[in-house]
Amino acid sequence: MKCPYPSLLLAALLLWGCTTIDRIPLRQQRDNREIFERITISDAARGGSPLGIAAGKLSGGTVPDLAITSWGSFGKGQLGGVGEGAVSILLGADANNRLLSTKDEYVVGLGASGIAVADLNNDGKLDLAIVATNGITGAGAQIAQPGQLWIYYGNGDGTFGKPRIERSPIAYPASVVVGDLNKDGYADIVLGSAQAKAVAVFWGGPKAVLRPTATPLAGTSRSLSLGRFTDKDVLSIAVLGRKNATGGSEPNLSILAGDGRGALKELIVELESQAPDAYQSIASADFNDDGLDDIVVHARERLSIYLSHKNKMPQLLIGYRGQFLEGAVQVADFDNDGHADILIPTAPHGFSILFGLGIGVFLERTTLQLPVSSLLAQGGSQEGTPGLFGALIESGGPAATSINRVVATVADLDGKGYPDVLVALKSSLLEGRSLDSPDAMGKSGTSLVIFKNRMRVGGR
Ligand SMILES: [Ca+2]
Ligand SMILES: [Ca+2]
Ligand SMILES: [Ca+2]
Repeated sequence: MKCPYPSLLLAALLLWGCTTIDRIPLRQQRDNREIFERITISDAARGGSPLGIAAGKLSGGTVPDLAITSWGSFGKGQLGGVGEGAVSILLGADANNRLLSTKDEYVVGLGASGIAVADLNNDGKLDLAIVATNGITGAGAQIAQPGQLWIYYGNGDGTFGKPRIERSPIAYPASVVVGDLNKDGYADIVLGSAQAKAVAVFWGGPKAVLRPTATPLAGTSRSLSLGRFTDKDVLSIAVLGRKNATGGSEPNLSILAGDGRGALKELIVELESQAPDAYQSIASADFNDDGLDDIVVHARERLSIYLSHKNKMPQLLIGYRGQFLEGAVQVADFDNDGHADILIPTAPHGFSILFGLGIGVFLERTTLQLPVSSLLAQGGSQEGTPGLFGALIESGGPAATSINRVVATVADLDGKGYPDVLVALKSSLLEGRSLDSPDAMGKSGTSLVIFKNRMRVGGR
């Protein structure tokens, strides 16, 4: 494999990194039993097929609230039928110090999956941008259009008004990220799709006007990450997908480099391997503290760091081997040392956190295990059966399959500077639940597992 060395001083460290994670001489393998406290909130939300989770101060408090999407809710049925998705709002710790309490549920088109929290209309209150992959609403509705963007504008108290529904310019969108790409002060909404060789951007504007465009790409746009990859002052879009929407095709990693005025120019990053279907997700952060965001690429058996260089293509620095699960790799500073760390779903059913040194290299890790039935965990996912962590997708176009992914986000639940890990999963997967319970149609709810970061107490 390639493992280029930016300097001789780093060579020894990088040689470590070129081996597997397990063989890295860990200075101190942190023990999650000491530094993360696991809390399970059973049936925290309705809808048994969670596919997205996001955190933000939706109710205007000092700690974040949560929003969890469910592909098909079969819940209240505000639109009069089965088959609609939903988003559940969970309020953060209140005066009584309850950790999270369920606030409300709102309808979304079928296939509610990716979700982002941001102020989309510049009123100082956080809003929700949610992708409905299929976009069906109501009983008996035909697939009117392959995919929608649903926006719920926040009232600032954790409640939301009527949804705004926009047609997606790309088919079957599943992921969404938000940022101001053209530096006009209005948030822009980016949608990605595992089925379309393009990204969609809804350009924000005064009075919440949204102008949608589709930008063609060399590959599909399964996973998105916004970052300052080519210029410290300009946001660009990193996109991971496949060169064709069909299975077995080669992966593609592109940077849609912004110019700060709304133009997007595609740069294709040379991936270390062209193995089909191995690549899962990307995330970005400044891993070597030079002011430019770098990219972490999550494959099934490999985690790779690509460092950015001004006006050049990001290049592979280092790779770590492991057995990684489907789900999104994420970045946060878990030990609050100023260096970005990585959270990645890891077999059999949990996470690894890799602690960064600030030079693009990660030397320590800790593991977090989910309290799921080991019997189910061995099952894996098959088409037509409930996915391990995610949803049973009953029907509906190319997305008709079970999704077996870990749905998690990172947020500092108590506001003390140490991020916690929040996982949404089907309640029927929890340890001790009956394996033959009829969960597939959303009859059981979504549970929340919180890994509360106690590093400030028992850490370094
Ligand atoms: Ca707003
Ligand atoms: Ca903008
Ligand atoms: Ca750190």
